[in-house]
Amino acid sequence: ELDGFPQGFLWGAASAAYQAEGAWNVDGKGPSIWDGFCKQPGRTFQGSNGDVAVDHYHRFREDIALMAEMGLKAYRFSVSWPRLYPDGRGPLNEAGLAFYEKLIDTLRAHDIEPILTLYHWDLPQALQDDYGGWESRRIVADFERYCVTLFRRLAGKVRFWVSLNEQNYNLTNAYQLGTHPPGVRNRKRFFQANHHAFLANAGAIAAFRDLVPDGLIGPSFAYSPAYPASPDPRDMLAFENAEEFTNHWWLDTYCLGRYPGAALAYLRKTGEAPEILPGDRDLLAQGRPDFIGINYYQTLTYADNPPDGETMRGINTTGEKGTTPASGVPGLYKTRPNPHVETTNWDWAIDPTGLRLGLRRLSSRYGLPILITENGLGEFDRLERGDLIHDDYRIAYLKDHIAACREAITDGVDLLGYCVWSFTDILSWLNGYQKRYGLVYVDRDERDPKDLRRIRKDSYFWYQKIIKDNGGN
Ligand code: BGP
Repeated sequence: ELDGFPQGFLWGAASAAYQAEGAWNVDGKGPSIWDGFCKQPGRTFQGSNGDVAVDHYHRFREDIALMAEMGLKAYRFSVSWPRLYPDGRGPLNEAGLAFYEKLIDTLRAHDIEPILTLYHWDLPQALQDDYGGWESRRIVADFERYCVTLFRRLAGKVRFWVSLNEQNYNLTNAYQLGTHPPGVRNRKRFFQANHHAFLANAGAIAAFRDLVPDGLIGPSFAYSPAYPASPDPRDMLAFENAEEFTNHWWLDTYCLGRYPGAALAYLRKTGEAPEILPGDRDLLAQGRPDFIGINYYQTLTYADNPPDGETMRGINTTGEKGTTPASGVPGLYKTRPNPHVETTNWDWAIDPTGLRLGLRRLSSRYGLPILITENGLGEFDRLERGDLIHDDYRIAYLKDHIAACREAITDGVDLLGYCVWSFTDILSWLNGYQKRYGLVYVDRDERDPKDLRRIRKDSYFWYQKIIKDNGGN
């Protein structure tokens, strides 16, 4: 029975509002923190932004027709908070909600299960300006109000919900590296903003229990399982530190309702621990999810890092292989290339075995079902004559990762589904439009920027067959 993908397995693909929709100021939408940030000089690769993106807002019917033709079982998308609440709160903009109602109805009409993400980083700019966004506790109530609107209006139509997307990756970039809005570099502020995000996540899940009793909800975590660089006890300690600070810090809090003890004790010593008020622990305990969503791209390998060692550094955003600097927290850990695995042009380790062992670690530690909310390969693709894209490298990547999923299921992991990132090519936050993930190519013809023609890649036809054979069971 555990011999392969179960019946009803969710073969999906994923996207996010800012990266796909475009229509950034249409039908009453307010600005998000990304609308402004991308237009600041030097923030993104070649100044790319999501003003038009791939115009999914206007072309969703065409995109869903391609999904239906492929046989896709599930489509993960995110709702843009400032489409519904242009000022973050106050009166609902019905036109914004109407877009998602149409999108969901169209998916359902084609038997595609919608997987709705409540927050994929596009915070209303007004809330950043009013009270500093995630740095204020006031965001907990505003986020809950926004979520409750969606729960009330869409409860009967959407069964799978993702609360926060990659709180760990997004807030680390936003408050430690300064590479996502609001562009802060301060660890104390980081841990405090992150604490508020946990409270908001738990508050939304608590409200969900009453309003969507038949639904399932969980966060999507950017999961990079850690490896030690060597069996040297100092590297082993660095590896444990990395697991604790880069994985358990979030996953324990989501699933067990408390921060991991050793990490919290360490931060109390350094003065970086978040302020935890009476009542916070009770709220966190109400936030236990129904499943863990993971976005899996790579494993990371860690070595000892002395107190005067490497500091946190940003990612390679150009696609020039071998340009990612070592990054770490002095006294705790630093990253090291793993000599045993190949990497992408953006230096991400290609490691399907890491997916299998990561799924096992999570399943054993938390005992929850898992939904792979993202997995895929970002690469330069070439459009060849006759509208062909021979992305055999992407097919190889997906094939090996799907094989790892099958093995993890055999190992006893309760896996609900697998979403390829992404369905069409879309904007990569910091890497522009040249880093492509899609099963469907989007032609960005410089002579005709509004063209955005959709073209099926080889991987589209390959995934179509995988779905038809339920993963090749
Ligand atoms: C995750 C995000 C996605 C997506 C993906 C690919 O971190 O949830 O939104 O962008 O990674 O990353 P990138 O575009 O940086 O290559």
